[in-house]
Amino acid sequence: MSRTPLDQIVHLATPTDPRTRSLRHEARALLDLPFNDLLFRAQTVHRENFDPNRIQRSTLLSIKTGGCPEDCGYCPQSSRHAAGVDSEAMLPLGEVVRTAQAAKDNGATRFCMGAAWRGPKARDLEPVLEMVREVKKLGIETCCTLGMLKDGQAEQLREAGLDYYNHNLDTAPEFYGEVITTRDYQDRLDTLERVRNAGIHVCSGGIVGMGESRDERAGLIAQLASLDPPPESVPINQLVQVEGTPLAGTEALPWTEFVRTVAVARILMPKSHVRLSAGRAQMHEAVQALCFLAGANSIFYGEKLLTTGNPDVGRDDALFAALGLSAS
Ligand code: SAM
Ligand code: DTB
Ligand code: SF4
Repeated sequence: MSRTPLDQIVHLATPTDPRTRSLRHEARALLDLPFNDLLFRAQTVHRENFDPNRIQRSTLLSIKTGGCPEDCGYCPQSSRHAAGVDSEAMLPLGEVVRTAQAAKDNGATRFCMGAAWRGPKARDLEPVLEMVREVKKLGIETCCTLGMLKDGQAEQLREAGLDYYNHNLDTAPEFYGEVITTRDYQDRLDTLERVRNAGIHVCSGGIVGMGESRDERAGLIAQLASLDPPPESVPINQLVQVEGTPLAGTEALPWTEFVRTVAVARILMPKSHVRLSAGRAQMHEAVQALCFLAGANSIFYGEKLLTTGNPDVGRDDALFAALGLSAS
């Protein structure tokens, strides 16, 4: 498949507008800098905006696993791929609340509930609203990632006490069609707008290592940075290659490119929390340390992401101690 030329993505309001284009040039120029120059700039921006030794921690829980009708090429939960994680029923409220309490006791400050849906149906949303209400009562921030939202659903989530909604742009507009065909880029931008208009904090980022070019990584960061304001939380995921998904077998991205992407996200979104997200279980701790130097100041904490593994809490605690990092 070949990339969609940028100027042919006519249905999108933002990718070709002058501000996004200029951000994209800036992102590309930053990605091209010598590694040490880029990291110095990123750490300087980071220190102007944050305590460089504090890292926010979020814990994930898959509240509805598998059987998803979408075709996202990276995802083990799509029913269209051979990986096809079995479809499970929604978790009972009590189990969700117990897991959230344990996450809080371990030191997480945010609890993110994920569902393998294209988007929630009205009858799906009710039990999720109850989960949000109950988790919020524990005194931990709440986050959901449920797919595309329809009119009114973001307001319902906000009323239930939702603090953040995660919905990723995933990649640059012109590479997007290589990865997902069942929803388009504008659908994602529309959901982000609904989230923001409802007064919920936006969590949006992407995945690197899916076979995209450096220019397309610049395109993703520019697209995120051109949101007004940029997302409060920006997860940068490294593709977790799962056997049976279309993207399994993609040539691994050099670790330097991953760190560079984090650094450019930090520079172009200086006030956002940049999260070193999926992929840490496959990443050397020295590379993770460089990501923190490059301005990442958030992680997923806990042994599991949604369906794949994440470093043990004990290992993360030891890494934090070795680096003199503390939780925020
Ligand atoms: N189904 C909802 C949706 O896609 O909007 C919410 C859950 S979905 C699993 C959340 C995000 O996880 C995706 O947008 C993608 O960025 C990330 N993700 C999924 N599988 C991944 C993988 N194998 N490696 C890295 N990130 C992944
Ligand atoms: C995000 O950007 N990464 C998280 C969260 N948001 C929902 C999900 C990563 C999923 C990795 C593959 C899995 O565990 O299924
Ligand atoms: Fe479904 Fe979300 Fe996975 Fe896409 S990323 S297949 S929408 S669970």
